Amino acid sequence: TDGLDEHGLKELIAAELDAVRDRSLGLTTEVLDAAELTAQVSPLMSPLVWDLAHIGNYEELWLLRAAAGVEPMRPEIDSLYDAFEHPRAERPSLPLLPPEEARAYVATVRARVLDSLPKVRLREDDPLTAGGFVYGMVVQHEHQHDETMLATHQLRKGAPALLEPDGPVPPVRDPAIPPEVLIEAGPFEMGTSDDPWAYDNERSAHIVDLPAYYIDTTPVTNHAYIAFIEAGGYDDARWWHPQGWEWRSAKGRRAPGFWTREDGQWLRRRFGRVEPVPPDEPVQHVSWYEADAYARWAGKRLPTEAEWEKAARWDPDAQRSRRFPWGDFYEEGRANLGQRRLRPAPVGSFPRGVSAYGVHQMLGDVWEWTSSDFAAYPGFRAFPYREYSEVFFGPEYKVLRGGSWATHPLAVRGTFRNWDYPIRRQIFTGLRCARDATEAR
Ligand code: AVJ
Ligand code: FE
Repeated sequence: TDGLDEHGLKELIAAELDAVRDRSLGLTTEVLDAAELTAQVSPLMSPLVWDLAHIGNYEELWLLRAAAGVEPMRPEIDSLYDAFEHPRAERPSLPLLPPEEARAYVATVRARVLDSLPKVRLREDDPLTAGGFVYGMVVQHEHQHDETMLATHQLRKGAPALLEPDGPVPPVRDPAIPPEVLIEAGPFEMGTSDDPWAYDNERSAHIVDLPAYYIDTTPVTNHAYIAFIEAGGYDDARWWHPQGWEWRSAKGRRAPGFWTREDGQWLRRRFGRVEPVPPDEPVQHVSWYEADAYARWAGKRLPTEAEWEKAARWDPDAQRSRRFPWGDFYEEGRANLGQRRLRPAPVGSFPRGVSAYGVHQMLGDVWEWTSSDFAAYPGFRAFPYREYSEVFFGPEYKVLRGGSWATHPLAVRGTFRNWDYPIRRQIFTGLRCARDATEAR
């Protein structure tokens, strides 16, 4: 959005609204029939038709009612699509709009938004419209649900409904990556005060002073994770957080989500197809407890959120933080983002995406668990609503960073913070390790 005038900004907003809707329809009404769209594949997820109408309802609330001052279209459905009134497990039993109606509703909302857009003034003195914030929030929201819907697709049983699109970036492996780098002690700038589409929880920019530490240059691979499994890592309580050990025991967990073992080989189910686990890809579908146990077994630990962000964003020569690991602007070919390929890329595939410290794949591929609880930055102010972030602050959620292959580039950046329960692994999560620099090795 940098350097755009109001007209240019509105053109960008309209184009991004269009692009994200193509994806949402490509994940729902274009690939599945009504029965599949209304079914619940797991109590962890909504029926896909809920996500679709919720996307439209959120857009109606923020872009029609709040930004354009338009009267509610269907106030009677608001409560059905309020994520706080109805937890996911309840959603299939609600009188939801059937697929065709949901599709018509979201299309009508969208047509009215595009109609009102030329008339809305993007006032710089109103934080809701400054820099097009509320439009950016709605575009990001739809992208976030597209990633969630992809997790639902991954959990689906039955014939595959998604074909793998061709990746535009043929993986180039860099053979000479050192396993970890030293991040020297010192302050860096965490968070942002001037990114126009950043969420409240990413604000404000503040200085954090860290002791020296080492961080892995790549996410942990399937190959490395298999070594943990084969060394008996799942059967040794020493590596596990007490609650993690309980989770592993109660649920019988012995491998990442969607993995099976046949004839001495690890296989994984990916969008309805079974394939050998690729050794060089980052491991995904691990819970925080598994990530934490792996790191301890490896003699390391998970990075804190601040350690992750310094390694991803801080440029020690320029003494400033970048928006993305490689610089301030998104560029194709520097990260595996945006559902271009429906899988993580082998480690080392994006040498042009390294951070100033030479750390690879901080953005894209897999969300990375950190050791940090989701908490407010100093001076936090909830905006524009408490239920985006504030109500989730606290020790029950762990922070994830960096986005996955399923995250759109507009919905992630070096400051972006995601969070989830430590038992969750249906999302596209992996890890990288860190360790104190004072430790002898
Ligand atoms: C930021 C991914 C945790 O999916 O629960 C979607 C994003 N907020 N609708 C979620 C969100 C409202 C949120 N996460
Ligand atoms: Fe939502």
